[in-house]
Amino acid sequence: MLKPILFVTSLTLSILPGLSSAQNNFTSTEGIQKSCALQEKQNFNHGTSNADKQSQVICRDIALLKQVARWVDQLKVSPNRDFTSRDFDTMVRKEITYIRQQLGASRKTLEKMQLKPNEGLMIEPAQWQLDLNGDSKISPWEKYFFAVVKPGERPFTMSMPSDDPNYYQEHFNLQAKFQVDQSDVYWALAYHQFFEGFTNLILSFQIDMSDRRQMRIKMIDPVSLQKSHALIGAGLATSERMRQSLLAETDDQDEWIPNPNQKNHVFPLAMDQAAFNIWGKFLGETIPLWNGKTILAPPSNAGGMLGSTAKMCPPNQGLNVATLFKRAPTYFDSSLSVRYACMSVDKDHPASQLAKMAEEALEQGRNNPKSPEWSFVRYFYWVN
Ligand SMILES: [Ca+2]
Ligand SMILES: [Ca+2]
Repeated sequence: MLKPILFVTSLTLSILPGLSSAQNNFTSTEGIQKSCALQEKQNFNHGTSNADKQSQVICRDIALLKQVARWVDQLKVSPNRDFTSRDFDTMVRKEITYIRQQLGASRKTLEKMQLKPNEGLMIEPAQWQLDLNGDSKISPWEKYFFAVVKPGERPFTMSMPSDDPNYYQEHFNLQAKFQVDQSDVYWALAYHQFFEGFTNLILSFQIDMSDRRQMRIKMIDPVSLQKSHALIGAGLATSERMRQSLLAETDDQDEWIPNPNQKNHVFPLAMDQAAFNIWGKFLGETIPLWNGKTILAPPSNAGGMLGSTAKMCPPNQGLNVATLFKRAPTYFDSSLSVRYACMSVDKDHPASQLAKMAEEALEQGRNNPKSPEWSFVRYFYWVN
């Protein structure tokens, strides 16, 4: 009796991986189209394996991206130029609420995901060629939307994605492929937590024009505001978990973000030990500040952004970021509106070193554009 059961089980097991690779194929354009069509049909709930779960997240995120691309296109057709009108507010709020909900669903799946070795999907981003804006054409910007830039290329521009195919041939690694591992899951999770946090932040406020003398910002949803604080805080914690998970990796094959010892990666930036150290130092200062354990109290003679932050609080006091979110009043109409979150620096709430760190990094960057501190600004964009 046992033998046939074992036989059937092993047969099933030998067929199953084949089956799931046909369903969860992210290394070809046809593969991703089929995999995501299947997920979409089942409301991104198809299957229970870790491969299926990764597929659910990727396909849900892509469907969201498509929805946003269509929404933006629609906006271009019938632009509503009165940004302060109630109609505009309702329209934007509806869209951001949808984005928040979809990001939240992917975030919850990622939170529970713990990949064992080789459970990660193989990914070839340049093969993800999809009609994102729904005009039944795959334009060059859509064809290369997911392609990874070559190492050393400028990772950030404020312009719209280019529509020139030569640009992509020249600047992108169109052969890039990698296998997802747990560190990469943390990477994706941190992004989802940050973006969902930002959507909550935006939805907490509304532009208020009821006082004709001045435009005010009105806080309309304290629950959403606290949720944004919690999610961004969770994103910072995930970022630290990712950093440690990356450093603990001992293999070196088909990597996405590399640790200082890994060479076989397709990440646009090399991550040496100095970059990991600065990343750790930055998080080590940011996390307690975010959680209200340290206080943002820049010297009152500081210039620029730091200086104006300093002037928001009375002398010898600083901002408690956690209080800023937890006790927000209804109206914000001047920089003094944040005074409710000011507190004295004391033994239990020392001044954060983050402002000093940022200032030093900027200073070093000015003197030496190749310094690791300066590069960190670039890392921050890619690594979060
Ligand atoms: Ca298109
Ligand atoms: Ca890795």
